[in-house]
Amino acid sequence: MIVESKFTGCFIGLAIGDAYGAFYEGGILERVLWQLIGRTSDGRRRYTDDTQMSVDVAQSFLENGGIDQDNLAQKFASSYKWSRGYGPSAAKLLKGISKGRDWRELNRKKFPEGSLGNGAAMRAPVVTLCHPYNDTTLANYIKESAEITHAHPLAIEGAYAIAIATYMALEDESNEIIIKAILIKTDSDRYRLKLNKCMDLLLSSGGTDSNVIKKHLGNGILATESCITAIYFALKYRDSSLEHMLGDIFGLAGDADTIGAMAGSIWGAFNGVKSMAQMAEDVENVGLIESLAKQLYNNYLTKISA
Ligand code: AR6
Ligand code: MG
Repeated sequence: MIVESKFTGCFIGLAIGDAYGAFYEGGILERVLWQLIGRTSDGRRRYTDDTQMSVDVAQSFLENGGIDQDNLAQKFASSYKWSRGYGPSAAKLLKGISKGRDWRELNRKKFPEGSLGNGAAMRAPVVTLCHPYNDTTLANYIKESAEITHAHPLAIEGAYAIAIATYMALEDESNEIIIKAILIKTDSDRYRLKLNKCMDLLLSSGGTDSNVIKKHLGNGILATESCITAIYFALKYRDSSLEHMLGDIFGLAGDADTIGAMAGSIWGAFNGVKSMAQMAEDVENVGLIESLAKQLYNNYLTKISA
């Protein structure tokens, strides 16, 4: 049985990676803007779309007892605020839903195959907390929650890779077993090559140059440029501190908050909430996040005892 601390650690780890990473994301303009708006009136670090959409997933799941795509689309749209730093096509799509349009008309409007951004993968850890089993229900939940905003097959595949890593971290599996489990479910060569490289990097002793990580795994906003990077960091630093891991992720620049969020949640699924208590205190609404994680845990307990 998975312990509650791993659920709370996973969700709060996501919020910490996001809220601390937001100060490092993007170019100079984004960083200056976040210096101005990145704190709440009581001085806590604000989180961005990564955490907000994960909160939306948890609330919609708890209210509906499953992934109800129309409800989730409405929830995403009603939570939208420009100041949370949503990706440009995601922002446009959510504003369209708020104006009464159906997400099915909008999710392939800008890109014929759908968005390949990492915006679905960033909420995949919380989808996993809704159903922490590596089976077809989890795969379906990932697809259903992803395609509202990210219909591109590789965006969904990246989200599924993050979900499997999260599930296996909750189960304390070894790095080798985790990478192999993701490889079995991977259809595309793009992820396959990166997963093999990730395994090589994990097996090599000592630190890894950030240029090597950027070159081979990526540090960008596309799912293909960030999901395996986040998995690499979570597996590499699973026995180190969260602070140490995030420091090295933020050193890569690029999409620091989303890579931090995905790695932070997998790290939290391994290690639980205890060792992140101090960092958590500095994040806005951490009480809400903890409460949602506990409700998802109660849902899990009810399911396993049924
Ligand atoms: N082909 C080419 N470029 C693409 C494609 C595609 N199929 N799909 C997306 N892009 P978006 P997100 C590029 O807006 O994934 C936030 O900071 C395109 O330039 O769907 O929800 C989040 O926290 C598009 O504008 O956003 C994440 O860190 C961009 O990818 C990050 O942004 C983002 O796709 C992505 O969030
Ligand atoms: Mg981001």
